[in-house]
Amino acid sequence: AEPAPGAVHVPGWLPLGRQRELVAACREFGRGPLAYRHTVLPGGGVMSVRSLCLGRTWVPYRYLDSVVVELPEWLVALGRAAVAEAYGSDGGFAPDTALVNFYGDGARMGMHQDKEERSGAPVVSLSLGDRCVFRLGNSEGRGRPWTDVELASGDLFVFGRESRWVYHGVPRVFPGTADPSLGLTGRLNITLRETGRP
Ligand code: MD3
Ligand code: FE
Repeated sequence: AEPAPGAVHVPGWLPLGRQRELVAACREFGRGPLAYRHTVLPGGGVMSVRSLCLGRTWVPYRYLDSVVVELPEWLVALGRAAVAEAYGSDGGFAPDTALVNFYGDGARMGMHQDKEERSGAPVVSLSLGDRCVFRLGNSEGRGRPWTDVELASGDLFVFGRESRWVYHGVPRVFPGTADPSLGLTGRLNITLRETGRP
């Protein structure tokens, strides 16, 4: 489905076995030198989501780990396959960073724009665990019009072209809706991006 131009939603793209492997990988990422942390925003607000960043960390206030853990090649390949699935070709997508967000009890993400990247390349989003409401807004501001889309474990979303700079957020996660075999309480979201930074 294409809820907005350039925003392609592929429900159930990842088979359950692959979802389990990704959940295990996300757990491992947090066991190494990196940890899932609450981001403190420039205004002093603390995000309810906990995040970890692999590869290049480029946003001054977000993803601010001093440790750099290389982005695994298999994740780069998965990102390419995702863009090819959405657009029919990977367009040379070369992600250099992965942001992993963990939504525990009551976590949400307010409407925002991802404008730190210096690249017009698409953003690939993979959802794991609990279902959520993803709000796809417009490029003008945080307000309406927006489209609410439910995202479930295994769903792929690619945001590129006209949708690359739209406001978006996650107003709600539905606790306990993940497949029990995932062994995940909460929701994980992996985004693959090109920072466009040196
Ligand atoms: C649309 N994360 O980390 S992923 C974020 O589910 C973020 O954790 C949400 O928004 C999450 O910045 C949504 C989907 C997403 C990511 C980047 C986008 C949608 C986007 C960039 C432009 C447009
Ligand atoms: Fe975002």
